[in-house]
Amino acid sequence: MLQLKQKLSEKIDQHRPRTTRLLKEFGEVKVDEVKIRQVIGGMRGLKCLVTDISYLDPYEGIRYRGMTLPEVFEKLPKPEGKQYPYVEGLFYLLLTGEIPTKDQVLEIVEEFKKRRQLPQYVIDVLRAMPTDSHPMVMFSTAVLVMQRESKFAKFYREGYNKWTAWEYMLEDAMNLLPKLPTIAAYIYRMKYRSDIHIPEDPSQDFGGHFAHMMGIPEPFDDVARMYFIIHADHESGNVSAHTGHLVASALSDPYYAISAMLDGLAGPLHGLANQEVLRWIQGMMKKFGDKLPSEDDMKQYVWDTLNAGQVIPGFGHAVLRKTDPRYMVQREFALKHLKDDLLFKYVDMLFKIVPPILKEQGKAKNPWPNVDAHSGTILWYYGVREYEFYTVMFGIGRSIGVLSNIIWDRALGYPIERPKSITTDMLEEIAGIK
Ligand code: CMX
Repeated sequence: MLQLKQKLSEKIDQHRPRTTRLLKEFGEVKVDEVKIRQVIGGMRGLKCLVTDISYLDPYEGIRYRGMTLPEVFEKLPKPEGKQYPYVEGLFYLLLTGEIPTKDQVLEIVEEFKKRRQLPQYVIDVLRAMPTDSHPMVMFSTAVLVMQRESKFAKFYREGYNKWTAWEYMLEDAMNLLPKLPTIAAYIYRMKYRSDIHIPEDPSQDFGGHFAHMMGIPEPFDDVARMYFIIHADHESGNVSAHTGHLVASALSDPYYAISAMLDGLAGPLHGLANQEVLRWIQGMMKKFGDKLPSEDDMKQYVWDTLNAGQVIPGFGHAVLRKTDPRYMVQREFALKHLKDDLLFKYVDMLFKIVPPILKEQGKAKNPWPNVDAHSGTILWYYGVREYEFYTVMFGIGRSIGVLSNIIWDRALGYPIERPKSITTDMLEEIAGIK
């Protein structure tokens, strides 16, 4: 048995009595109250989901299993000579809550290597799709078409046991996760690199494999590790994580759940924002003749965007109320590797100029940049210039968190999700105006 599975099994055994006790003895204790603005307003702020994988503090940003991103980067084992840790180690951490030893990580690295090749039918399906399909459509389709491989679905058909179901979810996750970089790179090279594909290098870990299959040299392997780790999880209520959890709650297997969560991630207010950021900044660069504008000119451009009724992409957040630490991680990388790049200089200037303008406008609750304000810049610098691909990379990262969550969902026996809806008439009655 993998050390990961052994450890996870111990953790699950320790955790189950906590959930059982809360339900049995404290089931009627009130957690929150629901206001009309939350019922109409996308359930914003409502405490009605539980996850132990990550927690998003509005002022501090994301913590994975209690650790800030700098702590995660410092503590997880790294490949020899690399700046960022093994992505496989993050999977171990998110699942078990413990920092793995290098040996524990390398076991997963080796296991993933055995499972990352694509079945031919996945390639055939991708090749049969219209060539102008969005890469997120291709990515989601490739995941969905592999549903026939699901061990969880087979287990359900052949006699389901609620308490061992997580083992089959883990098995599916172990099969699906390592294939995601392979699928993504295949889509990339098929669509944008003359359909010329690169043979696998068996020495590569998760991040290195992605960079290699994309055909981009070092330090893009480290960019991939950093990028996948910072995008992995953002607690449970965001569209992608929540969709994954919701779909899996119907006992749909991880292939269904991941395909569905990718569809939510593809929305312009969520994962597609990184594409929008670059489109917007490059529009600005074109206007200013590929030179850095004066502060006043940039301010005017930002106001023009707002006055046209548009949002400033990459700024604001539904939960965060300060600069996203995922933005800061990327900024640190950029300051080290691409500080003279013009695009980065624009991003740097926007960091200074946009927040006071959003404050002055007074609408956005959070005027600070989020993760998406930066990510396209680094990818562009290393030659990934097809914006529509950026969300695919976000999707690889987010899958690590969603898979960890839905494995735990089954481990703790969470039920099918089914909130109650009411009509506008009923809301008006509750408000006392009818
Ligand atoms: N530019 C201009 N206006 C903004 C804004 C921005 N960046 N962010 C929020 N606002 C506006 C909202 O559109 C809203 O206006 P209306 O009242 O006219 O509808 C008002 O401020 C209040 O919104 P909010 O409560 O601060 O933000 P929400 O929780 O509703 O939305 C988000 C959050 C991220 C969708 C929003 O800030 C936004 O659209 N940002 C730009 C897109 C973006 O960067 N998305 C990526 C988010 C990260 C991720 O999930 O991947």
